[in-house]
Amino acid sequence: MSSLTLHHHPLSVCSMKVRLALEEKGLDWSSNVIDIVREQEQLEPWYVKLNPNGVIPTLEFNNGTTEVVTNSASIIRFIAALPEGNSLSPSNNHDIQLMDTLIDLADEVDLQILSYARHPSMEKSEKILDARINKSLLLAEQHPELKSNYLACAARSEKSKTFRVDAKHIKDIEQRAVESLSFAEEQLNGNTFLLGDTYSLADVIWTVVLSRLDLLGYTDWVDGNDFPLLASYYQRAQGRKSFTLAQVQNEWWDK
Ligand SMILES: N[C@@H](CCC(=O)N[C@@H](CS)C(=O)NCC(=O)O)C(=O)O
Repeated sequence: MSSLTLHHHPLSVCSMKVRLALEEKGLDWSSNVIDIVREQEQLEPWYVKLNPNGVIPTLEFNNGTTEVVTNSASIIRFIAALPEGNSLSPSNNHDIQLMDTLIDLADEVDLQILSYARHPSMEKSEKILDARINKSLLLAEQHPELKSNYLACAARSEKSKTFRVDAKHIKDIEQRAVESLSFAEEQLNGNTFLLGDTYSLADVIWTVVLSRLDLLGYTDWVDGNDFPLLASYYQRAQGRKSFTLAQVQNEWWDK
């Protein structure tokens, strides 16, 4: 008998990708919420020992021994490969390769920086990044064995502060996102879902990417102006039971 525990947060976009994969696969899982908004629990030493980057999500899979999987794209692939539950992967090599490309393209959309850049309150999101930097630097002194992890966490938040107000950096992310969206739009020509009639792991990750772009106010991209096929696809994805079960929420984090 195996078990799955997901360390995640309701409003984290990377966590949503994994929750949606779990719901589409139809597996039972236990939830451990890590407060990345108020308490910065992702930086607690026990958690950094589990996930050396100090980020969510992390999946623990136990079937006698425990396997720890980090990074949402790796976690959803791990979930899809589990023998139990619904199939989320196609069977022929061409479609498997196409699915991998579509997952990589979705994973490369830097939703974190775009989210920090477009948060309705720059002040509130700045406060969160500062709290992460301060806690990382404090814990780096208190836990010498994790010092390099904590310094990397502080550097990541520093980088987010710089990039989110760097207009050129944001433009570059948006430009690459448009190229990926165009590729996804082409796949929908004549198809209900990205690989045809069946909702796959590629759809899991793209559903969440579209939902976050929607929250971020990229209306032309999600409402049918620029990508009409993706817009109606996004409507279909929202209508699925899994979308609600996985709490793919269009809500901003607050503090
Ligand atoms: N590439 C990683 C990114 C993980 C990540 O940045 N997670 C965010 C939430 S979506 C986080 O934990 N942020 C907290 C922090 O940066 O301290 C993934 O997809 O899992």
